[in-house]
Amino acid sequence: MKLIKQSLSMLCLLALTTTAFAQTHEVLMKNRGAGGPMVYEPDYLAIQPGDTVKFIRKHKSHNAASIAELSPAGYPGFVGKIDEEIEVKYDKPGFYGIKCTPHYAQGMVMLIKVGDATLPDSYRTFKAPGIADKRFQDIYTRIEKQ
Ligand SMILES: [Cu+2]
Repeated sequence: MKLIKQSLSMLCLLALTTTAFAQTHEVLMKNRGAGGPMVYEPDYLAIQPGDTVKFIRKHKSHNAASIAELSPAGYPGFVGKIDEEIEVKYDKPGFYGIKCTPHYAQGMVMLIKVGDATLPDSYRTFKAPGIADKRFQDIYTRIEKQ
């Protein structure tokens, strides 16, 4: 009986520590922000494996979707519905590009770094449509300096 009690309290402690370390990060979907029109704020996040990113609808007509070319190999990806405040959990280290489907070419993109990862060269050479390419290149330059 004593052993069961001890095991139970160990389990509770384990559960507490896990939830204490896993965080939820909020990203706003906006028509306009500090970075110009059609933005996610922030446009870059460095998170830990097990963390969740929640996309908040600050303005209407936006979504969040993964970008196949800017995802680790084997990543199944996701597509949020328009105006959906989707929550995405990230378990595998790597870099994940995010786009707003209707405003991709208008540069509504962001980048998420999960855990320890090095930006693959293929991300740099990938040409995203319209303004998205410049915004990604700007993010790469910014994170290189960190
Ligand atoms: Cu949008």
